[in-house]
Amino acid sequence: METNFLQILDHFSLQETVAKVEPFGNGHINDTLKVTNDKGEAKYILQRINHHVFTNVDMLQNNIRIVTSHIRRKLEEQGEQDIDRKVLTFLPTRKGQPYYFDGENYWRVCLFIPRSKGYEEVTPKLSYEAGKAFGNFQLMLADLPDGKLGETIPRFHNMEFRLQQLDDAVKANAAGRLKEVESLIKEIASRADDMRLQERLFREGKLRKRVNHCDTKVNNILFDEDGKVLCVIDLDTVMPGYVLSDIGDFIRTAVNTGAEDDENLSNVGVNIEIFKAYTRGYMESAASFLTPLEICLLPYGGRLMTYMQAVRFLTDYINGDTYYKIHHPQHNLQRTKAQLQMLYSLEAHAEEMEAFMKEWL
Ligand code: ADP
Ligand code: GN1
Ligand code: MG
Repeated sequence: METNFLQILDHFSLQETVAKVEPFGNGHINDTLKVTNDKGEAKYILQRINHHVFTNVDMLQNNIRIVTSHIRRKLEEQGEQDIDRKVLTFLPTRKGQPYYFDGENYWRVCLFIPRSKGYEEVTPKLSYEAGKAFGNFQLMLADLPDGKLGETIPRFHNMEFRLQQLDDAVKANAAGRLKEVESLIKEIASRADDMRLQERLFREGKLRKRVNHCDTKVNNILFDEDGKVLCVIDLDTVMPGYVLSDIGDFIRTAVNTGAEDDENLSNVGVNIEIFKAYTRGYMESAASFLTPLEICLLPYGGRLMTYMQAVRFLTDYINGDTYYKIHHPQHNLQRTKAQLQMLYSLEAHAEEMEAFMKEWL
């Protein structure tokens, strides 16, 4: 049945007359829609929350409320102008609820940030700005008391857990696809011990948890007309975890010369200038709270998050595509191969990246 977006929007107290609702962005999990008023101005973002992925919608929206109000307070203290373009503002329903449940789906609305621009690819200059912004995002949330934010997806970036899920998928072979992915599974298995490092260090008391964004793809930042960062968005996965998530996912996405799912593997590789620019920006914000061990591990974070994404895409492929939205039947397989290709390229650049970190050690 076709969704009646106007009826859904009617449950929120909106100031504008809605003229158009259209799909926006290219997320793999939620459905995102742009809402335009009768003057043709984008005014709101409407999202259907994927509640099969985010099973505790109350926790999810509570986290987002804590994060956005904390950041808003910090921006006010810093005397920041234009705050409404620098932090997301979610609108309650007419009944004062943070989301609307229509009996089947969960919906939320936030203000569309005017004159903002998102990118799928960045220049070194934009990469530097993004690094500063994601580092600053972590810095602003660093003083949230432990236990304040829930894990909206339990063990989301836990590599041991992700490898366990792959193992379970292999055992079940639900979609009968195991034969065609044997060589990929071997590639993954040969690196598994190395990639469980953060969990080991945590158990040894050498690594602590911090509040991370956990989805630092370049398209989760909005820039203004002059290439300055306005706002970090897509806050569903902000939760406590290991710090490498937030440098890692940016390296995985923005440092890649190809696409996350590139069909042509020769497009995939490392753009070292993007890495350097991001790291410089990130360290400007994050050097004050990172430990020397964490700083040393930042390039490893890129390899880890790329590996983790390969594991997650492959698991979904073996399970028969139950998690990520796909655009064709081989999509998760194609994504897995592109992520592994990126991993090989990151491995080839590891020494150069590690040498670059010396400046901060
Ligand atoms: P997802 O990636 O889960 O689909 P996002 O929250 O990242 O959802 O939104 C998708 C895209 O929509 C973003 O990459 C961004 O370009 C745009 N977008 C999201 N929220 C806003 C906003 N408040 N103002 C302007 N653009 C937005
Ligand atoms: C998903 O919603 P989106 O597309 O930003 C996923 C991320 C993955 C990403 C891969 C909740 O993010 O963890 O890194 O796809 N989000 C969730 O592109 O699983
Ligand atoms: Mg997004």
